[in-house]
Amino acid sequence: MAKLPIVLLPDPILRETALSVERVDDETRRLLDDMLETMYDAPGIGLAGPQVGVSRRLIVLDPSAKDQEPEPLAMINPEILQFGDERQTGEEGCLSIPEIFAEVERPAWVHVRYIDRDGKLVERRFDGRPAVIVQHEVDHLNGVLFLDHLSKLRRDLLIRKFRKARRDEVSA
Ligand code: K1U
Ligand code: ZN
Repeated sequence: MAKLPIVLLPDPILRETALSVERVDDETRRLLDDMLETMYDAPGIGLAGPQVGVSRRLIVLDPSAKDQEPEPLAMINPEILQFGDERQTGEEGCLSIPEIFAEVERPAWVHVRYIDRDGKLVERRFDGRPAVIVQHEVDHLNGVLFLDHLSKLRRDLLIRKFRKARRDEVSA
């Protein structure tokens, strides 16, 4: 397994629509393993292909709570089939926009279809925080960032804050 470099805003790959994965083979599984290693090392609770420079529809996540056994999940070509009507608000961050956090409102549950690492078609419902992670990662496959769910005013403010932090980091 290998740790991969994480792409940061404003890399244009983060704004692309990722392509479907055609074949689930050893190369795909190796990439998913590397993404999981990269996610746990960051540390993070999710990661999408474009964030490691691969514009393909692959995501990994671990929706387990702090006191639970880890539950690494890898999804190939995930599709959100249904969004719940109810909404929830929670704090989000992004490994591609480090140190920036915001409260985001999203549907409280999602019904997802994906292909697992063994090539099996799976359908599963996620509720609460796990549903937020799945939506955040699927957004990445469509070139959408969590900041896009905020007002323009708030988004621009947080982007300026991120740019300034990066500038200060470089000049330190
Ligand atoms: O996709 C990403 O950028 C990863 C992101 C996923 C995510 C976070 C919050 C809400 C939805 C999706 C992260 O993992 S940011 C880091 C983070 O949230 C975290 C890190 C360590 C422990 C707990 C959380
Ligand atoms: Zn993210």
